[in-house]
Amino acid sequence: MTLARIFSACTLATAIFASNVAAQDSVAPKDAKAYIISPSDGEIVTSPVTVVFGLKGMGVAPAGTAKKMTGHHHLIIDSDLPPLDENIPADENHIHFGGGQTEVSIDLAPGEHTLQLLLGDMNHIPHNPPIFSQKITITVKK
Ligand SMILES: [Cu+2]
Repeated sequence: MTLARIFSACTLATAIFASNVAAQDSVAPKDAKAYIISPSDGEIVTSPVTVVFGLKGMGVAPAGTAKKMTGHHHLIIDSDLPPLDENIPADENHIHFGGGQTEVSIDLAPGEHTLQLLLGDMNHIPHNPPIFSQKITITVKK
């Protein structure tokens, strides 16, 4: 390999690395944890349901806040996790708490529902590694 080729290979590698970094989500510590404090898995509740969000090893900050090791909660209702490398959808199954809220009261129809938390960065994209809670199932009484 000529020196020029080595140089261009390095430049290419650097460019790919740089674009990966640019496209990459905010970094989260490996031991960070999101969890639902209340209700508990399997709990039978009445609507409206107060859901309390827990976060360990990171801080909660409103959406748009450029501060490392922070994010805001998203509550996923009756759905699986969305793709973890893009914007978290905003619809009735994916509720954003861009104000930095740590609890919510939600109206849920009678029956079984699943709840899961997913932390998003200032741009509503999950961190790397993604921080999400266990998915819990609750039953809303009639
Ligand atoms: Cu969001």
